[in-house]
Amino acid sequence: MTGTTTEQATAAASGSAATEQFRSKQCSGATDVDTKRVDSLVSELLAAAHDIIRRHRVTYAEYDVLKSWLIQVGEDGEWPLFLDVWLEHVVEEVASENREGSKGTIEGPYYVPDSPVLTAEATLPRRDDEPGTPLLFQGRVTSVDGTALPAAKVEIWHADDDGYYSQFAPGLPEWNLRGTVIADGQGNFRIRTIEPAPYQIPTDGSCGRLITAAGWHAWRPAHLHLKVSAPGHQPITTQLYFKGGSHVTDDIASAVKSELILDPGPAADGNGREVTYDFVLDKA
Ligand code: MBD
Ligand code: FE
Repeated sequence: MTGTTTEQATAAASGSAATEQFRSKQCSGATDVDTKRVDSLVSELLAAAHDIIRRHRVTYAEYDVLKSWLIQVGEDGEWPLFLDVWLEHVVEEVASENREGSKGTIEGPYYVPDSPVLTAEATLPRRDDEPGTPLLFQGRVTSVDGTALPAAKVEIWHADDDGYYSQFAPGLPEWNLRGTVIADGQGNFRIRTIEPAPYQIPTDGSCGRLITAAGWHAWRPAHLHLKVSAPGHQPITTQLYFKGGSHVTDDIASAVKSELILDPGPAADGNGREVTYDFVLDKA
């Protein structure tokens, strides 16, 4: 550990923060989904479970393990983590089927709206002694027809050099490594930050217990999260990864796409690395 975090990060603390964050983004209740659709979706989900129970001859002992695990996921606040790691990628796949511009991928549980607004030439909020390799992330936002999108909004958030997200781990400044960058008149942005570390699903909570019990690994590759938006265009939620990084080919959250892998070179100023990535937005 190179950071200044003193209090121990726990699954239950990051889980309850993620649960609170999700609640505050005004989720729609079941009443907003058509009755017939709820009927067919839930019926098919249950039928799939019944089929698995029969085919695998699931025992009462196993049923009780499942029951206590499900109860614990809620107590740990880990439903957002569980759903975003193991289901969201398919929802995103369906949602983005007809998109022509840049690829998107899952949002995950750690987005916080209204991060500090920064100009096109930006340095993300960070500690004076922020550990990590400096990274210059620059690019341009255009429409699918090639026109620049002046004043496009580039929201960025990412883990620190220990793999922790501000507001979801103790001891970090509120907006550490989070910002809302407003592109310039030509849609260009230049963001100075540090390279994030790979992210490990908390090992001390229910999701960690599942991973251990199933003999899986708990890792996501290092990634930058982004939401890019501009008037008259569909906003995009995406992530960018780093070529050759650990777990780029076996992300636990299945959220890597080849188009989203960056290959940074040495920075022109000799300080860390730099990379250019352009965003193309579909029209609304
Ligand atoms: C993350 O950082 C993340 O991006 C996802 C999708 C799930 C868990 C942690
Ligand atoms: Fe993440």
